[in-house]
Amino acid sequence: MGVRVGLLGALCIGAGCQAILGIEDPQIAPPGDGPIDATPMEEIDAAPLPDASPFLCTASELSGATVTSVPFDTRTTPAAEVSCGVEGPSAQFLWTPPAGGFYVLDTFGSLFDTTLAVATSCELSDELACNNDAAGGSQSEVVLEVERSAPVVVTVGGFAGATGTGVLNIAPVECPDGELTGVTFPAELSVEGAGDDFRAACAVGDFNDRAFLFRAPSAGLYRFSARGQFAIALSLIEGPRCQDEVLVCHRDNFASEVARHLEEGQLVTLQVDGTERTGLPNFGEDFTLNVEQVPGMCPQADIEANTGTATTLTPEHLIVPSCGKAERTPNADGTAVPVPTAVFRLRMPALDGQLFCTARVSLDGPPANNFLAAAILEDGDCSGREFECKISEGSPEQAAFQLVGRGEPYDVTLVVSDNREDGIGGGLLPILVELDCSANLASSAKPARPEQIAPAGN
Ligand SMILES: [Ca+2]
Ligand SMILES: [Ca+2]
Ligand SMILES: [Ca+2]
Repeated sequence: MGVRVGLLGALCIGAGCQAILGIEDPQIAPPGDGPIDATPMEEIDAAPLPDASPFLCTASELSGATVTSVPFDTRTTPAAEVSCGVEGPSAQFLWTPPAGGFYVLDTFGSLFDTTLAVATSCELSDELACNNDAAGGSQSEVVLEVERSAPVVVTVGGFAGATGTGVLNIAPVECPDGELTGVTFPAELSVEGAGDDFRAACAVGDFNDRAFLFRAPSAGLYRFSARGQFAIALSLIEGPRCQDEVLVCHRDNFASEVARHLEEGQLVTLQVDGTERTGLPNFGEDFTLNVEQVPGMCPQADIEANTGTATTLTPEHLIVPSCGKAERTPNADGTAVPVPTAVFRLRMPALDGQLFCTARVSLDGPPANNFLAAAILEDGDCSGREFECKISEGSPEQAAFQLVGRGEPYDVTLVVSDNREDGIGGGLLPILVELDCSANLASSAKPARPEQIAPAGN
């Protein structure tokens, strides 16, 4: 009997086993659903540990080297508890950061399905970050900010009780290498001698670059703009690492600009990279960087399914689509002014994934020529990454996007800007914005009778 239960226990992984094994709530977190997603963005509680002796766990001390790779074997180690896996055999290390800043800790190269947690003590309640699976594999990775000489406990274990041999790697984040906290804007900066360390997402060619960490001091819409002696690709990245997800990248011959809503304390990385200049050579490596909080509502209006709104692009300058320009030169004196923009929240209804709505921005007037730039951003609050960017065309002139169903309602942000080369002819562009679900919302709402579900031709 005992053998059978034990065998079942070894084979049974997942929530469905609770009933089979008669155990309550085994606390198995689904892969990727641990607190890791939020944790790297949070400030750590940097209260120093009283001293090393209160550690009740079996943490062995790591060297104070900046870069470390240490092998471990959990086949005979005691159990420890972490938030992103079950309590199981784990190796624990006491690591005292030799310098403050952001570090990457990972188990890449380990030979079993690991979990990795970092805490200020051996107590689960003092956990700072925990990750089960990273980078599409079963190994684990955590990025967090630590204080110099404030020790942390690193716990490496196995998901769902897995054990084996592995390696714990610790290395400082090297990109970004600067921080924008305390900088007075606009700031005069340069990429001269800064090295060509990356190619920003929208950069063309190999040019010197710099990357900066920015912490939003309060919630709001932030605009980052750069104007240089060289054409600049400006990339805004969600997180404290250059390798994290790109929200948007904008490049222009003269003025590049990105903007997003950030939460208080949110960390983003801003890359400033040289890129090929259309029609002109770059003539220097200096640039002016500006970061400002933009007043006003973002988004400015909601668009529901099967409704539209006629409006104008306002002089209020909020977010520029990556395929549009940030400013134009309307005056004889050459003064550049920001392009007019408009920002909408599109409210997608619940549709299954085979169905879609069309978001359409049209020039509400005679066809012109590429007068509008438009882009769709993930989420409806001006915070998400850009999915797609288009310049208007055709007759009637428009930019259209397909938004596919996700089975439940969701929001996206639509940003529109004036894409005219200059302001000649002037005036604010009248536009029509629509979320057209007419073809699909009607069929989706019908009672699900078998003869209507069967696809035509089957
Ligand atoms: Ca894992
Ligand atoms: Ca570069
Ligand atoms: Ca560089």
